[in-house]
Amino acid sequence: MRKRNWVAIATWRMALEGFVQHEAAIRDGKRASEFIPDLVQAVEDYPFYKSVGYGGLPNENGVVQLDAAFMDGDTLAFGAIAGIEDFANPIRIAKQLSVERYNSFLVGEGAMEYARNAGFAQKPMLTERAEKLWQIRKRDIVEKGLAPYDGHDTVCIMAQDQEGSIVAGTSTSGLFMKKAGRVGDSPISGSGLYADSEAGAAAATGLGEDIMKTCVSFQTVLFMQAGMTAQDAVDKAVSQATAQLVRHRGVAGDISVVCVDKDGNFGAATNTDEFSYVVMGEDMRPTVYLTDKHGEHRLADEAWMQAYYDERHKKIED
Ligand code: SD4
Repeated sequence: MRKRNWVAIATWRMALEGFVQHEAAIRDGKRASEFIPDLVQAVEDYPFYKSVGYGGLPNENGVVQLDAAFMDGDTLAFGAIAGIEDFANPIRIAKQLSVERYNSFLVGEGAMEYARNAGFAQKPMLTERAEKLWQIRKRDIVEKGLAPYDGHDTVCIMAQDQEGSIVAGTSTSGLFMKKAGRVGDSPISGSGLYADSEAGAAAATGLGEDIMKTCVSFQTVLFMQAGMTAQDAVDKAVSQATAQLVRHRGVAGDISVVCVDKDGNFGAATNTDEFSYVVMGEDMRPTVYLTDKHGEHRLADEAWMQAYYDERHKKIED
């Protein structure tokens, strides 16, 4: 069978290390259903990324609760977990659940029981650094009246592989200082992600409560299914969702979306001032781009890359 061009795209600069690490295997023809969990796991394992996996920021009780989902666009298989604690790689659990005919989305205790029985690796996910940030934020909420919620860094990764299969995955610790048990958009089909190999895939990062109100990932895929290219579809879906929220509620939270279409094009859009994304493909080494709410796209230059690195690794002063 003729191999086709392939493409992979992810939300945020933080996906870069995994792209670089797994690039050779992907070029070699590894299937997307196999390499999407690899790429997401690389972010989950990296301790300096504060909103995914190990080192993720905790909820208001100081507990790291994780959400993740996996969708295979060939079969529409969808698996997700929400509110799990102390499992190293939520994306792997979501992937395994996606093959279940029933019970493919589990939360809290039940999800953890499933993961324990299935032998998934357990690991204390709260790092010293994340705990320090939590203590500082708790203090600032009281002393400076700071809002508890911020952070906008869910990892969403999708690809069309050399056989034409389109697969997507998400993983997040959700909003910093969220209520115990709060679930965001990331594990919700059509909100945090959606994939259909006949049309394309899309996934979102931002304020989950608003993403769930607009099902922006599904809308992006519907636009691609109707014949729009990836970039046109995502531009329209993000601006439509933002306008809908403003019309109904007067305000729209942060929404950033990446997508691929069935012809191997990629797209990214945001309603924020800056959103970074990583792309690689048949003709492109892993590359970081930036976009903004005006729809400009540019390469992240070295100064930007350095500032990003420094910010993530800086010493935490309390
Ligand atoms: C959530 N969408 O739980 C996630 C948070 C997020 O980047 O994207 N952070 O609402």
